[in-house]
Amino acid sequence: MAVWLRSGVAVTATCVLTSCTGWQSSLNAQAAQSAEIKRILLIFFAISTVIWIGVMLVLLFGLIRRKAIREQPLELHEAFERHAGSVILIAGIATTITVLALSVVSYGAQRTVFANDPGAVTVKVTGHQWWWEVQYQADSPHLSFATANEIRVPVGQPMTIELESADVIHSFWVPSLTGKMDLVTGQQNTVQFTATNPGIYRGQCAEFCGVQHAHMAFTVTALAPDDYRRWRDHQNQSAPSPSDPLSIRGEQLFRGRGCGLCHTVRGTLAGGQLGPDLTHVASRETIAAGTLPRNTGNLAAWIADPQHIKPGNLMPKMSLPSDELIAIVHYLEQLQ
Ligand code: HEC
Ligand SMILES: [Cu+2]
Repeated sequence: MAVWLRSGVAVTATCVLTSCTGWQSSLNAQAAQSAEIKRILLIFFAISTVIWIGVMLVLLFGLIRRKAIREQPLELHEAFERHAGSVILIAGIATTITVLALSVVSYGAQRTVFANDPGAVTVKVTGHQWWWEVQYQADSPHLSFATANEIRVPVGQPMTIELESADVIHSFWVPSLTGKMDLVTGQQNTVQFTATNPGIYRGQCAEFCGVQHAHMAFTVTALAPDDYRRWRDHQNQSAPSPSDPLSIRGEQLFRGRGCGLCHTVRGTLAGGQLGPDLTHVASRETIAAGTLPRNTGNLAAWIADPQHIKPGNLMPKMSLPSDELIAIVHYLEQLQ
């Protein structure tokens, strides 16, 4: 196959296939905010397409009707100049009107996208190289808890996400729910969205933040209000105490090997803040910011050598003997 044909097929296939992945797509709008963004995206796309086709037709017309080169190219034809002048004037006015109209559409959308609904539930998301700290804050402290890389929200409830960074600039982006917003150290930005349908929506850091930027994903799961409340009450509890000998040893090793200096397990002495809260790590779908599905094998592989899976990430390789690794993984798997 000729090279151009092959690359043509590859590009077309990419365009067609990427539109299949609906859980991270502005075209699969699942909130009032993303629906508004999708609306203006389509308006801009339609108008730009019409203008592009118009320009191409005029260009084609000019090429077909090209006159022979004049003998005196510098000589002015008054009638022609006047005609050309008015065409340019009309095109200029039309361009100004189009740009103004699109600006109005764009500003109009901000009322929905940046709406500040008072009844919103607040979640604080802090960007870290290269994972997302998620803190649910409530008026009563017994309803405040932390998790990582997975946000759950009740359907139909306006959510306010307060964004801050612990290090460099990151960007919070869940295309199916809302637009991008930066996370900046010492400055609090917010986004708001109201999920309209239950489902899992994928988000991704959208601002280059270092070597593992591409492995800084997260999910927003929209749940029916009852399911959400059940999840929240469960997350709110401290970790269950280890019951069998292997997980008791795992818990001791978790602290003895220094894991607790970076990780919190609520209800135990482990209270580190540098890494994700692991109180309910076994209830998460993925580990390492969406990099691996959470299962026994991946947990063991991660703890054995996190630098192999996510080179440069801030959890060091600790070279544990395999019996200790097994005990720690067994303990973590009890943290439902
Ligand atoms: C120097 C701090 C540090 C130490 C010590 C440390 N970790 Fe981590 N850990 C991290 C950081 C940072 C991450 C997040 C990495 C990422 O996703 O980029 C992490 C991620 C994890 C995760 C994945 C959690 C998730 O939800 O994604 C697990 C499980 C974990 N660590 C277990 C352990 C265990 C077990 C030990 C002890 C053997 C340990 N860690 C020691 C900093 C540390
Ligand atoms: Cu990033």
